[in-house]
Amino acid sequence: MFNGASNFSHDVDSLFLFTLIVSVFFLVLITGLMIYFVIKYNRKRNPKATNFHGSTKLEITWTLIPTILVLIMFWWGWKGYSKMSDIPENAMTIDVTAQMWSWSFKYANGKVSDSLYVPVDKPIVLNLQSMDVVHAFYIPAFRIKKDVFPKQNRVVWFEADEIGDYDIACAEYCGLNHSYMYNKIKVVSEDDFSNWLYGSFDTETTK
Ligand SMILES: [Cu+2]
Repeated sequence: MFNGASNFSHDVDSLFLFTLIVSVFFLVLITGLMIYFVIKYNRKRNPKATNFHGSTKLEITWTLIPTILVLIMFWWGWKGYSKMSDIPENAMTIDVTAQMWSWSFKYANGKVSDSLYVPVDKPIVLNLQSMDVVHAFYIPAFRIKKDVFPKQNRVVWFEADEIGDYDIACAEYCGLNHSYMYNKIKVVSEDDFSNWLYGSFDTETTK
């Protein structure tokens, strides 16, 4: 966790951490209370059953607090989702084709590559299309994942924050060699990117 490398990583990780903390807190609280009451009211200590009546104060509390917590999660998630759906106008477009069992990336100038090269700190929008079955385009370090369908255009965008190589995977089981759909995304400087993009029009086969 917290090794994300895109403009979405921080939002996704903080929400994940918040949800995890809330879940662990309630897991410990509820389990602890359960054990406490099982011991306190067991037959040996409490031979005659105790009768409880409702407590309005308690019921309001345990309705209100979880409601507020899930609304915070919803609001936070919605904010992140909106950001992910809001594609900047100056984004660079790359066409992505998924097929059993590989990815290919086509740039505006016609260059096709097996690895995805992108310049750092620049919004990139990917047009995702599948030639055959359902795949899912996934870059774990960027916290982005999008299903890719045949005969349907899907888009996903991101901005890479740090130069480096990151994994691309298919996150939807798409047949026998699904696990072969591992590629690299290479985040490089603006200059290196132009050199690579205009350096040669040959099909890249480096992985
Ligand atoms: Cu696949």
